Amino acid sequence: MSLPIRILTAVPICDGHDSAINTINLEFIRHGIEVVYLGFHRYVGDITRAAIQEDVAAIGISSYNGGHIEFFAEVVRQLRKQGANDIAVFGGGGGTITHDDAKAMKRSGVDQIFFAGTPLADMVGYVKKHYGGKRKAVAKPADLALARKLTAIEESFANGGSKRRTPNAERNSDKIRNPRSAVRNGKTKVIGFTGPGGAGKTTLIDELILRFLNRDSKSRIAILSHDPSVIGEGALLGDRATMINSQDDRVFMRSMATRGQAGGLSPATESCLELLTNSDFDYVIIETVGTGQEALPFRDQLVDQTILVMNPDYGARLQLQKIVMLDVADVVVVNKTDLERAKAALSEIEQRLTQNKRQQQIVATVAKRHRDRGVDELFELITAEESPKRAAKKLQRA
Ligand code: B12
Ligand SMILES: Nc1nc2c(ncn2[C@@H]2O[C@H](COP(=O)(O)OP(=O)(O)OP(=O)(O)O)[C@@H](O)[C@H]2O)c(=O)[nH]1
Ligand SMILES: [Mg+2]
Repeated sequence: MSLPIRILTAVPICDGHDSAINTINLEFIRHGIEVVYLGFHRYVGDITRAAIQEDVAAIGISSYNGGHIEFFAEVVRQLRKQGANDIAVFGGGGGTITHDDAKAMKRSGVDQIFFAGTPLADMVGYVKKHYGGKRKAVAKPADLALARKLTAIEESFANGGSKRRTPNAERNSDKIRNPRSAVRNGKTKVIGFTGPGGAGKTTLIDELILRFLNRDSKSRIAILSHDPSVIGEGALLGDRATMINSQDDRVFMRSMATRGQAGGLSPATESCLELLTNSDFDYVIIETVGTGQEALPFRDQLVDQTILVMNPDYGARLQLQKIVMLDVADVVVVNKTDLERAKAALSEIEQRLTQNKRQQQIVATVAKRHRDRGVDELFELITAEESPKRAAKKLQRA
């Protein structure tokens, strides 16, 4: 089976006209297309960076605010400048984009504009006809090449590959080592975030990224973010829409669909992690899908540190006994401590962890608040054990 067609959708500015992009995203997903949704108020640079890292076939832009001739043209120009000439740009804006505008936009390299009244099925048909072809491998620039290698890995799994049989992946990534050995060799620190749906994992990661970026001017961080999907079907990969600080050239983010695998990760995660840990990142962060009570997504020391993000609304004490991740997580974050039940939740979780008799840390955060002291504390816990690569660099400089 081949990979689902993968596109990125975004809205430059949103003045309230968001129903079109939501309708179109859903229609694409229903027809087996994987949609990485970037959300709205996005700059051209954010859109092209995301499209390159996510290795999409096309960018779909919904624009109802005017300025579309210039905006679409700039997206095309930036893609070309970055060597991603084969990523197409298409979109619509209902009655706000005229036929004359569309002609001018096509002259600047825009692939297709859909007008008010176009049946949704026509747009799905267009995407399937034009954006389903094979992508060519590229050597440069680095992020584009890395993105294509990740696609090759996902493709080998879609074709029934397994960890041992990933021909494309192995051919494309010069010397892939087992991620665990890479971790043991101490090149890159891998941190795994898991927890129930909506607990605030992405918001928290985005706040941590801000702290990573402010700490020095060089280190690079990769994020592998998972959202659920059924094998052979479409998916909404929406974590990027929550990210603000992670829209940065020093952050390489890749959204992955689980493609039918239960437990929080994708069949291709381990091999993708292998590649990333060998790709000069100081930290690699993995976010699982929203998980249930039985989930143990990071088996076999796949990561160096596991962070379980909890919502104070987990139910009663009894529910805590059932959450197996509470036995193994290195750090348990009780997020949303601005909510009413937070105090009780903190005390109940603390007691639950005491029973484990392990050195587990508990941190209270409000991830949606900037400069939250709990997030600072979590950042300290993550970086207390220096990334081995940073430590080596420091030694070299000394
Ligand atoms: C619904 C609507 C609203 C709703 C939006 C609800 C929401 N949550 O999105 C509300 C009532 C909020 C609204 C408000 C306004 N609206 Co209004 N609105 C519309 C309307 C009637 C339909 C837009 C829509 O979502 N249609 C459903 C989508 C699916 O269909 P579509 O728009 O026809 O798009 C097609 C293609 O373009 C394509 N497409 C669209 N996006 C994308 C993206 C991709 C990736 C792809 C592949 C295809 C694609 O898909 C559709 C296929 O049929 C249009 C009229 C029109 N014909 O465009 C006016 C319209 C867009 N609105 C307009 C205006 C002026 C406003 C207001 C400023 C009105 C006011 N004075 O307050 C406010 C601004 C918002 C605000 N700040 O409050 C004008 C814009 C004029 C312009 N800029 O040139 C329009 C064109 C109406 C008009 N003729 O005057 N609006
Ligand atoms: N009240 C409150 N809301 C928060 C906090 N942190 C995040 N949220 C909100 O919770 C919602 C879900 O946040 P996400 O970061 O997307 O959660 P997630 O765990 O990544 O969700 P999935 O990836 O879908 O499992 C968003 O609306 C956030 O704004 C917090 O500290 N307090
Ligand atoms: Mg998330």
